[in-house]
Amino acid sequence: MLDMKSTKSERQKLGTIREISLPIISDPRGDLTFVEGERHVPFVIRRVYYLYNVPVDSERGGHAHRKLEQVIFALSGSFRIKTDDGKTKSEFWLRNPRKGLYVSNLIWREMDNFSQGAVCMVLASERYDESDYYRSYDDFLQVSRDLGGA
Ligand code: T46
Repeated sequence: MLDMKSTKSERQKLGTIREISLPIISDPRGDLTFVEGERHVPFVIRRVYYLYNVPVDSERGGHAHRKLEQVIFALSGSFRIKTDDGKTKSEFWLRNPRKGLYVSNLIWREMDNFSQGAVCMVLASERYDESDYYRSYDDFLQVSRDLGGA
C-alpha cells in the first residue's frame, strides 16, 4: 500500500516504486473502478495521458523525472515496465486495470512487451514539462549518486 501520510518532499528524496490497488465495484452490469487524487494516489492529479495503438515491438520510456510522480495503469492488455532507482533494477508486468504502479521522481523507466491493443493510462502530479526529464541515463545516474541513491 502507498503511504498516503508521506509528504511530497519525503517521497521526492526516496525514488520509490509501489504497486497500488484501486477499489472495484462489481455487479451484473460489469466492473467499476475509480481513483481519487490524494486518496488512492498520493498527489493532486494535474494531468492524465494514455498510450494506445502501440506496436507490439515498441519500446517507450527511457527516461527519469526530476520532480514528477506518476501512477501507471494497463487499462487494457498488458506491458512490462523495467525500473531503476540508480541502485536496484526491477521489473513489473501491468495487466489488471485496477492495479497500478506508483513511480516517483528519480526512477529510470523503460516499457516494452506491449500486447496487441494495450492501453496505458498515466496519472501525473504535474503538467507536461520537458525540462523535468532526464533523457540521458548517465545524467540520471550521476544525480542519483549525488543524492546518495547509487
Ligand atoms: C512516462 C511514460 C510512461 C507531451 O507533449 N505531453 C505529455 O503529457 C507527454 C507525456 C508527452 N508529450 C510529448 C513529448 C514527446 O514529444 O509527446 C512525445 C512523446 O513523449 P515520450 O517520448 O516522453 O513518451 P513515452 O511514452 O516514452 O513516455 C511517457 C512519458 O513521457 C513518461 O513520463 O513515464 O510515458
